[in-house]
Amino acid sequence: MAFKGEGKIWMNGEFVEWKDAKIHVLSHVIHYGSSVFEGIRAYKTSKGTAVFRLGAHVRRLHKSAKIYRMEYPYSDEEIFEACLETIRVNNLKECYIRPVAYRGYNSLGVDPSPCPIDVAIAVWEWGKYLGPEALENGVEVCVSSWARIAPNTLPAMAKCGANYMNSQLIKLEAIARGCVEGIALDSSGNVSEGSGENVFIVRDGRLITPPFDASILPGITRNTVMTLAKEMGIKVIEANIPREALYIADEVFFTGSAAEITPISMIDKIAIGNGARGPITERLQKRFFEYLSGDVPDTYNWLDFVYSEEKVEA
Ligand code: PPE
Repeated sequence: MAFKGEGKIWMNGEFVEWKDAKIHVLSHVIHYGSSVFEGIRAYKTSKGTAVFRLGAHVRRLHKSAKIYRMEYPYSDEEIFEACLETIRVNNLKECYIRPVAYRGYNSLGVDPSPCPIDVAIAVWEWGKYLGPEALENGVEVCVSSWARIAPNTLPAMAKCGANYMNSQLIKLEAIARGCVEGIALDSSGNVSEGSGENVFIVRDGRLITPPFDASILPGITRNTVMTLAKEMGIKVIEANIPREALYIADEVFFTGSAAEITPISMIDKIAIGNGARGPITERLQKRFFEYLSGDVPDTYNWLDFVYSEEKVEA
C-alpha cells in the first residue's frame, strides 16, 4: 500500500513533516543494513485507541540494538512515550507503528562506530497485511527454496534490517510462484518462519510452533497466541517441525503484528485440512480480536490507551 505522505514523523526527539523525514544517501544503514526496528499495531477499541503490547515491542527493539552493540540514547520509557505521542500528533485512531534505530551519517566502512545512532518513529494506516480476505479465507503459500538465516550468521532474535534481505528473497520467490507468502526452512531443514510471520500448525487439537533455535524472530503475536491458547485449554508445544508435517497438519496459520492471525489454506498446492480456515484457528482469531475490541478485561495489560480522555473513560 503506497504511503499517503501526510503527517509527522518523530526523528531523534523532534517531530518533522513526513516529506522532510530524510537521511543522507551515505548513511551507514543504506550500505550495510545497519538498523533494528519494530512493527506494532494500534487498534480502535470500545474504550478508545490502544496500542497492543507496546512495552514488549519497545523492549525487543532495545534487545535487537544490544545484540548489535547499538545502544541508542533513549530509555524504553522514552521510546514508549514517543510512540504514543507520534500517534497523538497524527491524530490516528488505528494505525501501524514503525520505530527504527539506525547507524546514520558520518563515514563509510564496515566499522559503524564513527556513525551516530539515530532513531525515528513513523505511523500510518495499514490494512490487512496478506490481503483483505486473508483472515477469513486463508492464504496460499509455498515452502521457500531459500533457507532462513542460519545461526551464527545473522542473529534471528534481533529484528534487524539486514535480516529482511533474506525475507525479501523468500517473499519475491513466493510471489513469482503465484503465492502470497513463503515459509522458509531453517538451515537444518525444519520449518522456521514466513518472511514476516511466525508459523503454527494444529495437529490432533494441539498447537506446535518452531522453537527459538529454528532461526525465528521471537514473535510477540506468537507469544500472544501461546498465552491465549493456554487460557482456552489448548496445549502448545514448541518443537521442530519437519517440512512434511506442514502438508498433513489439520490447520496451519501465520502470526505477526502486521499479519495478526492469518490462516494458511494451501501449501505447495496441497490443501491444508479441508483447504479453508480451520476451527482452532478461528477460535484463536475470535479470542484475539475480542481482546483487541476492548470489550473483555485486559487480563494481561496488553492495551495502552493513546488519548488521555479515553484513559479516564477506560
Ligand atoms: N518473523 C518475522 C521474520 C517477522 O518479520 C515478524 C514480524 C514476525 C515473525 C512476527 O513477530 P511479531 O510481530 O512480534 O508477532 N514482522 C513485522 C514486519 C512486517 C513487514 O512487512 O515489515 C510485523 O509484523 O510488523
